[in-house]
Amino acid sequence: MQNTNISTFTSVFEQEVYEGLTTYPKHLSSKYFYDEIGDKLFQDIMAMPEYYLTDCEFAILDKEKENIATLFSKSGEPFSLYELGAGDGKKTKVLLRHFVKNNISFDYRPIDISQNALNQLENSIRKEIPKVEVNTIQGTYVDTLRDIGNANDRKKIILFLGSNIGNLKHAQAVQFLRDMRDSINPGDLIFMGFDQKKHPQAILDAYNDKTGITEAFNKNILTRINKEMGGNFDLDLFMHWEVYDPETGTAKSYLVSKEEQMVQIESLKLEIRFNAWETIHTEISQKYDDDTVEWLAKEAGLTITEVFSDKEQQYKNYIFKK
Ligand code: AVI
Repeated sequence: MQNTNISTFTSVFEQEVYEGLTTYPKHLSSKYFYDEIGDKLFQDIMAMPEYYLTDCEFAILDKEKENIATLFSKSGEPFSLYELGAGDGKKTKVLLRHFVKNNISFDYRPIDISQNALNQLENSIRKEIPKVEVNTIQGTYVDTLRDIGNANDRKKIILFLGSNIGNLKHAQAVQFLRDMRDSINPGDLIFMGFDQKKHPQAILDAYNDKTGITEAFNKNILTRINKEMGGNFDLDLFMHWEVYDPETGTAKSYLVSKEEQMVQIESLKLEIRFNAWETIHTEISQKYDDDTVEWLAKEAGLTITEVFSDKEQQYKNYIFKK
Protein backbone atom coordinates (compact mmCIF):
# COMPACT_ATOMS: atom_id res chain seq x y z
CA MET A 1 0.00 0.00 0.00
CA GLN A 2 1.38 3.39 -0.96
CA ASN A 3 1.48 6.12 1.59
CA THR A 4 0.03 9.53 1.06
CA ASN A 5 0.74 12.90 2.52
CA ILE A 6 -2.04 14.29 4.77
CA SER A 7 -1.64 17.75 3.23
CA THR A 8 -2.73 16.42 -0.18
CA PHE A 9 -6.31 15.81 1.00
CA THR A 10 -8.65 18.26 -0.67
CA SER A 11 -11.64 17.53 1.61
CA VAL A 12 -12.59 15.95 4.93
CA PHE A 13 -14.35 13.27 2.86
CA GLU A 14 -10.99 12.34 1.26
CA GLN A 15 -9.23 12.32 4.61
CA GLU A 16 -11.89 10.14 6.26
CA VAL A 17 -11.92 7.70 3.33
CA TYR A 18 -8.14 7.40 3.56
CA GLU A 19 -8.23 6.84 7.31
CA GLY A 20 -11.21 4.47 7.21
CA LEU A 21 -9.80 2.24 4.49
CA THR A 22 -6.26 2.03 5.86
CA THR A 23 -7.23 0.87 9.37
CA TYR A 24 -8.44 -2.51 10.55
CA PRO A 25 -11.34 -3.19 10.62
CA LYS A 26 -12.16 -0.90 7.70
CA HIS A 27 -14.95 1.64 8.07
CA LEU A 28 -16.58 4.57 6.27
CA SER A 29 -19.11 7.06 7.64
CA SER A 30 -22.77 6.87 6.61
CA LYS A 31 -22.86 10.67 6.36
CA TYR A 32 -21.20 10.15 2.95
CA PHE A 33 -24.16 8.13 1.58
CA TYR A 34 -25.87 11.38 0.71
CA ASP A 35 -25.36 13.08 -2.65
CA GLU A 36 -28.07 13.64 -5.26
CA ILE A 37 -28.31 9.88 -5.92
CA GLY A 38 -28.09 8.99 -2.21
CA ASP A 39 -30.83 11.51 -1.36
CA LYS A 40 -33.08 9.94 -3.98
CA LEU A 41 -32.31 6.40 -2.74
CA PHE A 42 -33.15 7.48 0.81
CA GLN A 43 -36.48 8.89 -0.43
CA ASP A 44 -37.11 5.48 -2.03
CA ILE A 45 -36.21 3.74 1.25
CA MET A 46 -38.70 5.91 3.14
CA ALA A 47 -41.41 4.84 0.69
CA MET A 48 -40.67 1.09 1.11
CA PRO A 49 -43.26 -0.92 3.06
CA GLU A 50 -40.45 -2.55 5.10
CA TYR A 51 -39.13 0.83 6.30
CA TYR A 52 -41.82 1.33 8.95
CA LEU A 53 -40.11 4.35 10.59
CA THR A 54 -41.57 7.01 8.27
CA ASP A 55 -45.16 5.78 8.46
CA CYS A 56 -44.97 5.42 12.25
CA GLU A 57 -43.67 8.94 12.77
CA PHE A 58 -46.18 10.35 10.28
CA ALA A 59 -48.99 8.59 12.19
CA ILE A 60 -47.75 9.95 15.54
CA LEU A 61 -47.56 13.55 14.25
CA ASP A 62 -50.99 13.26 12.68
CA LYS A 63 -52.59 11.71 15.78
CA GLU A 64 -50.91 14.08 18.25
CA LYS A 65 -50.85 17.34 16.28
CA GLU A 66 -53.31 19.02 18.63
CA ASN A 67 -51.38 18.06 21.74
CA ILE A 68 -48.11 19.03 20.10
CA ALA A 69 -49.54 22.42 19.08
CA THR A 70 -50.72 23.01 22.65
CA LEU A 71 -47.30 22.17 24.08
CA PHE A 72 -45.38 24.27 21.53
CA SER A 73 -47.57 27.35 21.92
CA LYS A 74 -48.38 26.98 25.64
CA SER A 75 -47.37 30.49 26.63
CA GLY A 76 -49.02 32.00 23.54
CA GLU A 77 -45.62 33.46 22.60
CA PRO A 78 -44.63 33.29 18.92
CA PHE A 79 -41.95 30.66 18.33
CA SER A 80 -39.43 29.62 15.69
CA LEU A 81 -39.66 26.02 14.60
CA TYR A 82 -36.14 24.92 13.63
CA GLU A 83 -35.78 21.59 11.86
CA LEU A 84 -32.39 19.89 11.61
CA GLY A 85 -32.00 17.84 8.42
CA ALA A 86 -35.41 18.90 7.11
CA GLY A 87 -35.28 16.88 3.84
CA ASP A 88 -38.59 17.03 1.96
CA GLY A 89 -40.53 18.08 5.08
CA LYS A 90 -43.32 15.59 4.35
CA LYS A 91 -43.95 14.77 8.01
CA THR A 92 -43.41 18.30 9.25
CA LYS A 93 -46.08 19.64 6.89
CA VAL A 94 -48.68 17.81 9.02
CA LEU A 95 -47.73 20.12 11.89
CA LEU A 96 -47.33 23.23 9.73
CA ARG A 97 -50.84 22.82 8.28
CA HIS A 98 -52.30 22.35 11.73
CA PHE A 99 -50.49 25.40 13.16
CA VAL A 100 -51.69 27.59 10.28
CA LYS A 101 -55.26 26.32 10.59
CA ASN A 102 -55.23 27.26 14.27
CA ASN A 103 -53.64 30.70 13.76
CA ILE A 104 -50.59 29.77 15.81
CA SER A 105 -47.89 32.39 15.51
CA PHE A 106 -44.60 30.83 14.36
CA ASP A 107 -42.03 30.79 11.62
CA TYR A 108 -40.42 27.67 10.15
CA ARG A 109 -36.63 27.53 9.90
CA PRO A 110 -35.61 24.35 8.07
CA ILE A 111 -31.90 23.53 8.15
CA ASP A 112 -30.13 21.33 5.66
CA ILE A 113 -26.63 20.92 4.26
CA SER A 114 -28.08 21.02 0.73
CA GLN A 115 -29.25 24.41 -0.58
CA ASN A 116 -31.00 22.55 -3.37
CA ALA A 117 -33.08 20.52 -0.87
CA LEU A 118 -33.95 23.75 0.98
CA ASN A 119 -35.05 25.53 -2.21
CA GLN A 120 -37.31 22.63 -3.14
CA LEU A 121 -38.78 22.51 0.36
CA GLU A 122 -39.37 26.27 0.44
CA ASN A 123 -41.07 26.21 -2.98
CA SER A 124 -43.32 23.32 -2.02
CA ILE A 125 -44.39 25.02 1.23
CA ARG A 126 -45.09 28.31 -0.59
CA LYS A 127 -47.31 26.37 -2.97
CA GLU A 128 -49.02 24.05 -0.48
CA ILE A 129 -49.17 26.11 2.74
CA PRO A 130 -48.52 29.71 1.63
CA LYS A 131 -49.33 31.18 5.03
CA VAL A 132 -46.21 29.64 6.59
CA GLU A 133 -43.29 32.06 6.95
CA VAL A 134 -40.24 30.05 5.86
CA ASN A 135 -36.67 31.12 6.62
CA THR A 136 -34.21 28.50 5.38
CA ILE A 137 -30.76 28.01 6.91
CA GLN A 138 -28.04 26.22 4.95
CA GLY A 139 -25.26 24.52 6.90
CA THR A 140 -24.01 21.61 8.96
CA TYR A 141 -25.69 20.66 12.25
CA VAL A 142 -22.72 21.96 14.22
CA ASP A 143 -22.64 25.39 12.53
CA THR A 144 -26.37 25.83 12.69
CA LEU A 145 -26.68 24.82 16.35
CA ARG A 146 -24.23 27.65 17.04
CA ASP A 147 -26.44 30.02 15.01
CA ILE A 148 -29.56 28.82 16.80
CA GLY A 149 -27.80 29.48 20.11
CA ASN A 150 -27.05 33.05 19.03
CA ALA A 151 -30.58 33.77 17.78
CA ASN A 152 -32.56 34.94 20.75
CA ASP A 153 -35.35 36.73 18.94
CA ARG A 154 -38.04 34.18 19.76
CA LYS A 155 -38.87 31.07 21.72
CA LYS A 156 -37.19 28.10 20.02
CA ILE A 157 -38.49 24.64 19.22
CA ILE A 158 -35.99 22.28 17.58
CA LEU A 159 -37.25 19.30 15.56
CA PHE A 160 -34.99 16.36 14.82
CA LEU A 161 -37.15 13.69 13.22
CA GLY A 162 -36.66 10.35 11.47
CA SER A 163 -34.55 8.76 14.23
CA ASN A 164 -31.56 10.51 12.68
CA ILE A 165 -30.00 10.43 16.14
CA GLY A 166 -29.71 6.65 15.65
CA ASN A 167 -26.90 7.12 13.15
CA LEU A 168 -24.71 8.32 16.04
CA LYS A 169 -22.97 6.14 18.61
CA HIS A 170 -24.15 6.81 22.18
CA ALA A 171 -21.16 9.02 23.05
CA GLN A 172 -21.70 11.12 19.90
CA ALA A 173 -25.46 11.27 20.56
CA VAL A 174 -24.83 12.58 24.09
CA GLN A 175 -22.47 15.25 22.69
CA PHE A 176 -25.04 16.19 20.07
CA LEU A 177 -27.79 16.49 22.70
CA ARG A 178 -25.45 18.62 24.84
CA ASP A 179 -24.85 20.91 21.85
CA MET A 180 -28.61 21.15 21.38
CA ARG A 181 -29.05 21.92 25.07
CA ASP A 182 -26.47 24.71 24.80
CA SER A 183 -28.37 26.27 21.90
CA ILE A 184 -31.72 26.62 23.72
CA ASN A 185 -33.01 28.67 26.65
CA PRO A 186 -35.24 27.56 29.55
CA GLY A 187 -38.77 27.34 28.14
CA ASP A 188 -37.53 26.22 24.69
CA LEU A 189 -38.18 22.64 23.57
CA ILE A 190 -36.53 19.84 21.58
CA PHE A 191 -38.79 17.37 19.75
CA MET A 192 -37.06 14.21 18.57
CA GLY A 193 -37.85 10.85 16.99
CA PHE A 194 -36.31 7.61 18.34
CA ASP A 195 -36.94 4.28 16.66
CA GLN A 196 -37.68 1.63 19.29
CA LYS A 197 -36.40 -1.89 19.93
CA LYS A 198 -38.80 -4.41 18.41
CA HIS A 199 -38.94 -7.85 16.77
CA PRO A 200 -35.40 -8.24 15.40
CA GLN A 201 -36.71 -9.56 12.08
CA ALA A 202 -38.73 -6.37 11.48
CA ILE A 203 -35.52 -4.36 11.91
CA LEU A 204 -33.50 -6.65 9.64
CA ASP A 205 -36.23 -6.42 6.96
CA ALA A 206 -36.26 -2.60 7.16
CA TYR A 207 -32.50 -2.49 6.54
CA ASN A 208 -32.20 -5.34 4.07
CA ASP A 209 -35.09 -5.07 1.60
CA LYS A 210 -35.39 -7.73 -1.09
CA THR A 211 -35.63 -5.11 -3.86
CA GLY A 212 -32.05 -4.02 -3.14
CA ILE A 213 -32.69 -0.30 -2.51
CA THR A 214 -30.85 -0.36 0.81
CA GLU A 215 -28.00 -2.26 -0.83
CA ALA A 216 -27.73 0.44 -3.53
CA PHE A 217 -27.89 3.13 -0.81
CA ASN A 218 -25.04 1.47 1.14
CA LYS A 219 -22.98 1.00 -2.04
CA ASN A 220 -23.50 4.63 -3.03
CA ILE A 221 -20.55 5.48 -0.80
CA LEU A 222 -18.34 3.38 -3.11
CA THR A 223 -19.93 5.03 -6.17
CA ARG A 224 -19.09 8.42 -4.69
CA ILE A 225 -15.46 7.39 -4.09
CA ASN A 226 -15.25 6.13 -7.69
CA LYS A 227 -16.70 9.38 -9.06
CA GLU A 228 -15.17 11.93 -6.74
CA MET A 229 -11.77 10.38 -6.04
CA GLY A 230 -11.06 8.30 -9.14
CA GLY A 231 -11.70 4.99 -7.37
CA ASN A 232 -12.24 1.70 -9.18
CA PHE A 233 -14.47 -0.22 -6.75
CA ASP A 234 -16.38 -2.95 -8.60
CA LEU A 235 -19.78 -2.77 -6.89
CA ASP A 236 -20.62 -6.35 -7.84
CA LEU A 237 -17.67 -7.62 -5.81
CA PHE A 238 -19.20 -6.28 -2.58
CA MET A 239 -22.39 -7.32 -0.83
CA HIS A 240 -24.60 -5.43 1.59
CA TRP A 241 -24.87 -7.16 4.98
CA GLU A 242 -27.04 -6.15 7.92
CA VAL A 243 -26.84 -7.36 11.51
CA TYR A 244 -28.99 -6.45 14.50
CA ASP A 245 -28.04 -7.08 18.11
CA PRO A 246 -31.26 -7.20 20.17
CA GLU A 247 -29.27 -6.77 23.39
CA THR A 248 -27.67 -3.42 22.52
CA GLY A 249 -30.35 -2.35 20.00
CA THR A 250 -27.70 -1.61 17.39
CA ALA A 251 -28.30 -2.38 13.71
CA LYS A 252 -25.05 -2.32 11.73
CA SER A 253 -24.52 -2.15 7.97
CA TYR A 254 -21.50 -3.56 6.24
CA LEU A 255 -20.12 -3.90 2.74
CA VAL A 256 -18.45 -7.30 2.48
CA SER A 257 -15.80 -8.09 -0.12
CA LYS A 258 -16.85 -11.29 -1.90
CA GLU A 259 -13.28 -12.14 -2.92
CA GLU A 260 -9.69 -11.14 -2.44
CA GLN A 261 -9.15 -7.97 -4.47
CA MET A 262 -7.15 -4.78 -4.87
CA VAL A 263 -8.84 -1.39 -5.26
CA GLN A 264 -7.13 1.80 -6.39
CA ILE A 265 -8.18 5.34 -5.44
CA GLU A 266 -6.35 7.72 -7.71
CA SER A 267 -6.65 11.05 -5.92
CA LEU A 268 -5.58 9.44 -2.61
CA LYS A 269 -2.67 7.68 -4.36
CA LEU A 270 -3.92 4.64 -2.53
CA GLU A 271 -4.07 0.95 -3.31
CA ILE A 272 -6.15 -1.08 -0.85
CA ARG A 273 -6.14 -4.82 -0.40
CA PHE A 274 -9.31 -6.65 0.59
CA ASN A 275 -9.16 -10.22 1.80
CA ALA A 276 -12.06 -12.45 0.81
CA TRP A 277 -14.99 -11.69 3.20
CA GLU A 278 -13.30 -8.64 4.67
CA THR A 279 -15.75 -5.95 5.78
CA ILE A 280 -16.22 -2.18 5.57
CA HIS A 281 -18.52 -1.05 8.38
CA THR A 282 -20.63 1.83 7.04
CA GLU A 283 -23.57 2.66 9.33
CA ILE A 284 -25.19 2.15 12.69
CA SER A 285 -28.94 2.63 13.17
CA GLN A 286 -29.50 2.52 16.91
CA LYS A 287 -32.83 1.32 18.31
CA TYR A 288 -33.92 2.60 21.71
CA ASP A 289 -36.08 1.96 24.74
CA ASP A 290 -37.32 4.45 27.35
CA ASP A 291 -34.45 3.66 29.74
CA THR A 292 -31.83 4.41 27.10
CA VAL A 293 -33.47 7.68 26.02
CA GLU A 294 -33.77 8.70 29.68
CA TRP A 295 -30.07 7.90 30.16
CA LEU A 296 -29.10 9.96 27.07
CA ALA A 297 -31.19 12.88 28.30
CA LYS A 298 -29.65 12.73 31.78
CA GLU A 299 -26.13 12.59 30.38
CA ALA A 300 -26.89 15.67 28.27
CA GLY A 301 -28.56 17.64 31.07
CA LEU A 302 -32.03 17.46 29.52
CA THR A 303 -35.40 16.43 30.97
CA ILE A 304 -38.06 14.48 29.10
CA THR A 305 -41.42 16.23 29.42
CA GLU A 306 -43.59 14.20 27.04
CA VAL A 307 -43.52 10.94 25.08
CA PHE A 308 -45.72 10.14 22.06
CA SER A 309 -45.95 6.71 20.52
CA ASP A 310 -47.69 4.86 17.72
CA LYS A 311 -50.20 2.16 18.62
CA GLU A 312 -47.69 -0.68 18.52
CA GLN A 313 -44.91 1.27 20.28
CA GLN A 314 -42.63 0.77 17.31
CA TYR A 315 -41.48 4.38 17.32
CA LYS A 316 -41.57 7.27 19.80
CA ASN A 317 -41.22 11.03 19.75
CA TYR A 318 -39.89 12.63 22.92
CA ILE A 319 -40.01 16.26 24.02
CA PHE A 320 -36.99 17.50 25.99
CA LYS A 321 -36.42 20.69 27.91
CA LYS A 322 -33.38 22.17 29.61
C1 AVI B 1 -31.28 8.62 8.07
N1 AVI B 1 -31.32 7.45 8.95
C2 AVI B 1 -32.12 7.71 10.15
C3 AVI B 1 -31.66 6.19 8.26
C4 AVI B 1 -31.69 5.02 9.29
O1 AVI B 1 -32.76 4.44 9.46
O2 AVI B 1 -30.67 4.76 9.92
C5 AVI B 1 -30.71 5.85 7.14
C6 AVI B 1 -30.93 4.49 6.55
N2 AVI B 1 -30.03 3.56 6.39
C7 AVI B 1 -30.55 2.49 5.82
N3 AVI B 1 -31.83 2.73 5.64
C8 AVI B 1 -32.11 3.97 6.08
